[in-house]
Amino acid sequence: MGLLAVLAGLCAAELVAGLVRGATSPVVPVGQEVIDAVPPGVKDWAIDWFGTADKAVLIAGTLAILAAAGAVAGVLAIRGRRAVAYVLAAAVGAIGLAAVLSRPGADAGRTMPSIVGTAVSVAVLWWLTPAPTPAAPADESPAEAEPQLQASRRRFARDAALVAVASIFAGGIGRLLARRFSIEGERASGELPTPDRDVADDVRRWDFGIAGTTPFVVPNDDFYRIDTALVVPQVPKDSWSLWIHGMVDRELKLSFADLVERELVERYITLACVSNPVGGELVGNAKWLGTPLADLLREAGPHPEATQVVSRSIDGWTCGTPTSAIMDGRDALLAIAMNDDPLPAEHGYPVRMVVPGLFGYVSATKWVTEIELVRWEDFDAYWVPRGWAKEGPVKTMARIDRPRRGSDHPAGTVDIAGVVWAVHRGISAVEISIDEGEWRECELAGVPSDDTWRQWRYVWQEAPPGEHTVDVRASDGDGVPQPSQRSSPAPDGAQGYHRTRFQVV
Ligand SMILES: Nc1nc2c(c(=O)[nH]1)N[C@H]1C(S)=C(S)[C@@H](COP(=O)(O)O)O[C@H]1N2
Ligand SMILES: [Mo]
Repeated sequence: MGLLAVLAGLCAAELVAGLVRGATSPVVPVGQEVIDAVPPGVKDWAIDWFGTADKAVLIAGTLAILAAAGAVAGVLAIRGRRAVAYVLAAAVGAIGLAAVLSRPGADAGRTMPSIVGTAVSVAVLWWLTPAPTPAAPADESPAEAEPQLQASRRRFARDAALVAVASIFAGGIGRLLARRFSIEGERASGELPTPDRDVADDVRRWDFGIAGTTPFVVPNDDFYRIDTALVVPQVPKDSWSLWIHGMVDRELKLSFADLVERELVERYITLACVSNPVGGELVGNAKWLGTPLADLLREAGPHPEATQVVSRSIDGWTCGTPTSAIMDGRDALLAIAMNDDPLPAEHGYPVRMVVPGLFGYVSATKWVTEIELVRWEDFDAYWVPRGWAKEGPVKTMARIDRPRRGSDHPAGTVDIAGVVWAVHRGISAVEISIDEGEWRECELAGVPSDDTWRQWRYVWQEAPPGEHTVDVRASDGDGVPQPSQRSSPAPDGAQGYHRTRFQVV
C-alpha cells in the first residue's frame, strides 16, 4: 500500500511536469540538491565507481529511499497509526517542495508537481487503508470471519490494481506531454548562420587516420559530457538571453538574434576536464562556431579592477575565469555550434562558453545566461569551495590510444599512436620509451592552431615477441617538458606519463 502511494505520487508529479514548462518530478531537484551538497571528494568517488552513470545511480538511490519511506507509511497506516502515516507522506513531499524552491528559477508552476504528487500519495494511502474492523464479538467463530476477510482482500487487490494502472497511465501521459518541451525539434530545423571568418578544413593533415586511435575531430555523439545537471536543461533559443553586468560601464542584455548578428568565427578548440586522469577520456576536440567574447566584454566596458569573469548557467552553476585570459587575444567564444551542428542540448544549447587553454570547470559554461564582472577575490565559483583550484590552465598531457592496454599484436611492425595536448601553448615534441629504453622522437600530425590537441605516432619496426611497455611524454610549444611526477586530478589536474602494456605474439 505504501509503495503504491509512492508510485501514484511520483506518476502524478510526472503528469503535472508534462503540463508545466520548466517543471520536473521533485526527484530531480532533490537529487540536484544532493549533488550540490555532497562534500568534496564524494564527486570523485562517484565518478570513480560509476563513471558517467553516477547520475542514474543517484536517481535510483533517491527512488529506493522513497520506496522505503512509503513502506513505513503503509505499515503505520495498517497498524492504525493513520495520522502518523499521512504526516510522514506529507513530510517526504515537503522535502521535494523545499528542494524545488531552493533551485534557481523556482516559480509557482515548478512547485505543482510536488504539491499534487504529495496530495495524491496521501489520498491513495487514505483510500487503500482498510477501515478499522470492530473487534470481533467473542462468540464469532473464525469460520464466520473468513469470508469477510476474503472479501476485503479481493477489494484491496482490485483497488491496488486500479491505482497501479491509473498511475502508470498518468505517468506515461506526463512523459509524452513533456516531449514538447524538448529543444530537439527546433535544433533539427534551425539553420546555422555562416561564419564571417571560417577555418580551413584540412582534416587530412591533422588526422593520421590510424585504426584504433581517436579522430582529430570527435563527433558530437562521442564527445565526453561532464556537468552537474541531473536533467539536461531545455532552453529554446527565443527564450534565451545573456545579461552582461557587474563592474562594467554599460550593462548589456542580448537575445540570441543579437548574438548571431555579431561577428561569428569558426575555430577548432580542444576541451579538457580537470577530472581527467592520466590516459583518460574526458577530453575532446571539436569545431566551434561563435562570437568572440572579448568583443562583447569590450562593448560593455569592463572596469580595470574587474579581474574575474563570472559566468552562470540557467541551472545556477557558476564558473570563474580570469578576465585577462579572455581579453588576451585568444579565441574565447560564446559558441552556438559544434562540428557544423547547433550545439547538442547536453553540450549547452543554445549558447556556451569555450576558452582555449583552460579546463572546462573554469571556462566552458554551458547554457550560459549571465556574465558578471567582479574582482578575483570577490567570488569563488562552483568548484572552488569544493576543493578545486581557482585557476585551471590545462596541463601538458600525452595519451597512448594504441596499442590498447592488454592487447595482442603479431610480431613485426607495431603502430604506436595517440593524442597529445597543451591547449593554447601547443606541442613541440612527443617521445616514447619502449620497455623503459631510450626516448625516441615521434612523428606529429599537423594542427590548425595551438588550441587543439595533436595526433602523434611511432612505427616500431621489429617488435620482438613478449610483453612490452610504452611510456609517452611531451613538451609544450615553449619546449617545457611535462613533469614525470604522477599526481591525481584534484585539485588542479592530473599529471604524469601515460603507459600502456601489450603483448607481441
Ligand atoms: N552549466 C554547466 N556548464 C559546465 C559544467 C556544468 O556542470 N554546468 N561543467 C563544466 C565542466 S567541469 C566541463 S569539463 C565542461 C564539459 O563540457 P562538455 O560536457 O560539453 O564536454 O563543461 C563545463 N561547463
Ligand atoms: Mo570538468
